[in-house]
Amino acid sequence: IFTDKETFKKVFIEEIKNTYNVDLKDSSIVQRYTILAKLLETNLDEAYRKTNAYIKDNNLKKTIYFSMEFLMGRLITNNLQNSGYYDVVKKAFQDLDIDLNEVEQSETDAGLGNGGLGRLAACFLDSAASLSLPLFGNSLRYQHGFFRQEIRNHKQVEHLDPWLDQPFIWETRRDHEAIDIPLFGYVEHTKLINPVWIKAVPYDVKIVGDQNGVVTTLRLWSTEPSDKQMMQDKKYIKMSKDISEVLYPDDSTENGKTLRLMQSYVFSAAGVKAAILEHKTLCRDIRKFHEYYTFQINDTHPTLVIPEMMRIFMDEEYLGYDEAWDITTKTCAFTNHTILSEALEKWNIQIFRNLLPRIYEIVQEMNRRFKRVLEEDGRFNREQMYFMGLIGHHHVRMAHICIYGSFSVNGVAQLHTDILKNIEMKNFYTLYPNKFNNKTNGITHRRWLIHTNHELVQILDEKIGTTWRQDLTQLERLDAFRKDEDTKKKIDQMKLAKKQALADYILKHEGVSLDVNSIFDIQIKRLHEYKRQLMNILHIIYVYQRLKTDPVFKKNYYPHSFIFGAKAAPSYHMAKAIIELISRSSEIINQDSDTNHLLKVVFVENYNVTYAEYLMPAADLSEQISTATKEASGTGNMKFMMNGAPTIGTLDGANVEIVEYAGEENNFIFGLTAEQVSEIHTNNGYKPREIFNEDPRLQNVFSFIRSMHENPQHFDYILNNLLNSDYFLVLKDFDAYAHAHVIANETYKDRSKWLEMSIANIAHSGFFTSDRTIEQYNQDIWKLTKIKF
Ligand code: DL6
Repeated sequence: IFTDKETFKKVFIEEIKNTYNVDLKDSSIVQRYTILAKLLETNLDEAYRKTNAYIKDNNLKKTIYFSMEFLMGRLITNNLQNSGYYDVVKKAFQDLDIDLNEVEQSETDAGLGNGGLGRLAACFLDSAASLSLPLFGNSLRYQHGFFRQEIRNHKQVEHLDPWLDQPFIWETRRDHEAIDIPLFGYVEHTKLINPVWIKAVPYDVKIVGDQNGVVTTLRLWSTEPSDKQMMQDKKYIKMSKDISEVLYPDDSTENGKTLRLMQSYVFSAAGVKAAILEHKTLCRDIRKFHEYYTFQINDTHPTLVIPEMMRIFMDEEYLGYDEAWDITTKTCAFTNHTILSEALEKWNIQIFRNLLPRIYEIVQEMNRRFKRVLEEDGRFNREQMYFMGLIGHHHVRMAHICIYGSFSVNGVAQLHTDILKNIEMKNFYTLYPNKFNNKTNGITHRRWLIHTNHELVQILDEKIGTTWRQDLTQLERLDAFRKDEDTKKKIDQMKLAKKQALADYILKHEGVSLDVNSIFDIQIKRLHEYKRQLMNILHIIYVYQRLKTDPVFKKNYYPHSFIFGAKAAPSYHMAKAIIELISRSSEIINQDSDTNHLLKVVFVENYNVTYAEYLMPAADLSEQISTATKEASGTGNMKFMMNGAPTIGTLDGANVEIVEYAGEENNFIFGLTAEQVSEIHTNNGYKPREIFNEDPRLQNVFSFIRSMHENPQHFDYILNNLLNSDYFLVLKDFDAYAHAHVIANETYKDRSKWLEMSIANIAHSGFFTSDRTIEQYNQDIWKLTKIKF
């Protein structure tokens, strides 16, 4: 439709007129956004067609990335930049007196994910397309993504995410590729009798590679009543729509659990079926399926891909079990994202068998054969074999199915993989040492540096040339400029500009004004006890009290703005209580005119990808303070690093590698190591109350918290937990954390030194691009051939 500025202007004006019957000058921002997005989307059609034709004509193998979450955020900027049309549109809009930035901002975030796992999947799509790899996403098209958070009276209130209130321009519904999925029913001689049929309809979202002409697909399945279903009563119609209604529906009831399992099955089964249909349409031998597809199972939510493949191969393609198993295990690869036992999915047998009777039979058979493997191996005792089972304790254990049914099992940072191998999945590692491998996470530098930090891009271009965009390891060349005054000055100016942009955004959205000359100390991530936002706020309260009572401390204290952003799972009471604690204390602290020129705290409402795009480049200090061993990797840590913020953090997850690259001297590392944490947890002798009794700082902080609310016991849920259990070792690490802050405070005063640290972090962040991660997945696991036009 357009390639240059003048044609774009012409079609844009025409389309506004034809669609809305208004002249450009009278059109609204949303109308302008809609037309821009539609024009761009259509402009991508040819590249999309060419990509698919190339893959087909050259018989290329594909990876299907099965993930319950894809946290895409806005696509407009990404698509404009990657397609190479950003400048054309920007200049055209300048001529037409339209602010492109304002238009971009009217797109709603596609929030089909809740945190790191979903955002990682989105980064992977961008990297794979940009590296010309035929990788395709597969997930559900939730009518409502992750909830919209409101902080009302200091408490989190959840609202349905309204992302589809605005038409989602980037998707195309493909009715003719809909797939009917059977649920419930009963089995007679492997046949499912009397199932309930659900129709899964694919919506394809274009994923634009970085100026390489490649456009791949994220396929999102939406569920509807099926024409195959005879009885179309109200209950059935509701159920069929409910499946893709909301991301992570409440699973506190049996119905809720069944709904979640339905979601897992539907998107897995639809993705598997679509691939097998494609394979057969192309007249390929079903026995060679694994030569054309790898299914990457992102965490355990898509586990059912494995028994579903077995079902189709055996029941529909009439292969024997062994042959079906051989193909399945050569196709599937599994990524583990957590060692938190409560996050390792398991499903009650009753629920599982009732919803998926044939799949359950297959899992039982898999389990029987797996037990035989263990017995024949001879290295495991009865108890070990029981705990390794695919079924046990009345539950189906999804992670075990994944490990057994995949040819590759990877962790997401070196430390995490080592813990999987040596502790959490030790017996599986003993059994299958060659399956286990590490793929340290990464982030797409196109979104998290090029799109969000134009100021830094300019500095990099000026100092090290422009080729770093294609090979981020070249950022290392910036290291030579660590002591260069001009570079330092420019990095300083960049930070100030990004802090100003964030401060403006926060003022507009939260009504809190921040001093841009203060240290912006930021912790943004899901709210979880292991991430220890609680330790952060306890320390802030301690600082506040000290500012009020210790003039020397006050004199030495560099002004700080502590910024939090976090959503708590709706049923996670402790996490919600911590949000309330942060919010209430920030109100008291911000109102205190004695100290508020030195200390401010802000909890930003509804933290999401768009908010992150303001927060990441503006940080002076990145808070990565999880209890060592608990954060599998983290990816926010990488975004901060790439934008020049040193980390104050523990040696956990990918922090370990960040420090290896950027140098411990350029970060503020503190606290218990993974070994120490494991020892404390094994010995079971930790007594947090003893630490509390000996530390007046903690006693004062607790008294303050008790005085914050008219009911002194209001926060006892948190405080008693700290005193009596403190599983995540907040009190144990408090002193080390406070000390690390003292050092950071002192270091910041030497601005020149701080800027050198900042440059070191940027210069060594190249390893953390998801381009590197994806190349590694491809070399070791997928072995895809690149698309070359
Ligand atoms: O691998 C992406 C991301 C990691 O960076 C985080 O450390 C990890 O917590 C997260 N895992 C999950 C899975 N469930 N839990 N908990 O979100 O994955």
